[in-house]
Amino acid sequence: LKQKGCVVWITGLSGSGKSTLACTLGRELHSRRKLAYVLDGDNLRHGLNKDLAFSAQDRTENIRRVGEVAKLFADAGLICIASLISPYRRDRDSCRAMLPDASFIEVFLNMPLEVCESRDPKGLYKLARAGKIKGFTGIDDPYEPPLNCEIEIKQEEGSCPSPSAMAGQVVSYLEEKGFL
Ligand code: GGZ
Repeated sequence: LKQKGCVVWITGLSGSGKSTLACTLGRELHSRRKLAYVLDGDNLRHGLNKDLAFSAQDRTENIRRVGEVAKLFADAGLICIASLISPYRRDRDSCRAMLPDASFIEVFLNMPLEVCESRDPKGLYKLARAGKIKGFTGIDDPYEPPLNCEIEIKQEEGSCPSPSAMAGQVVSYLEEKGFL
């Protein structure tokens, strides 16, 4: 019997914790003996999408390709976890439109820019502020927050949720909707 596939699409700024959430969620699902696979924007840019940069057009193509791959995984019955900045609402909505109703689950990792920038794990915000990277999301390139996402993860009383708390929020939703 095939498991019911879906796409968990995690959107948010660089440094908001998308990859951490994706990886924690993937491990949690595996421990529940569910087939899950992570498509991470930054990783895919070394392979499938290595011809793409960060212009609006290239980001759109990046999201489109990952959406198509995610759809294949969901078709095969997997829970596909995609973590990309995916800054444009229209691009995320196109991915949603590729999938059967209710099987595209948009997760907005809503962390303030100041928090993301203070983490700056790769020093990219610093370079962007110095003008050494142009068109960096949140600094001199847009991020359009979702208007109707299925799940929003944000700070509670000024503190960021732990990776397992974030993953727990998604797991509860998947249970509620019958994907687990
Ligand atoms: C945003 C950039 C940029 C620019 C390099 N803007 O935090 P990271 O480093 O590890 O992840 C970011 C990654 C973004 O790739 P995505 O495929 O998720 O982006 S999108 O959905 O917008 O296509 C960041 C790094 O690449 N990076 N330059 N200018 N992020």
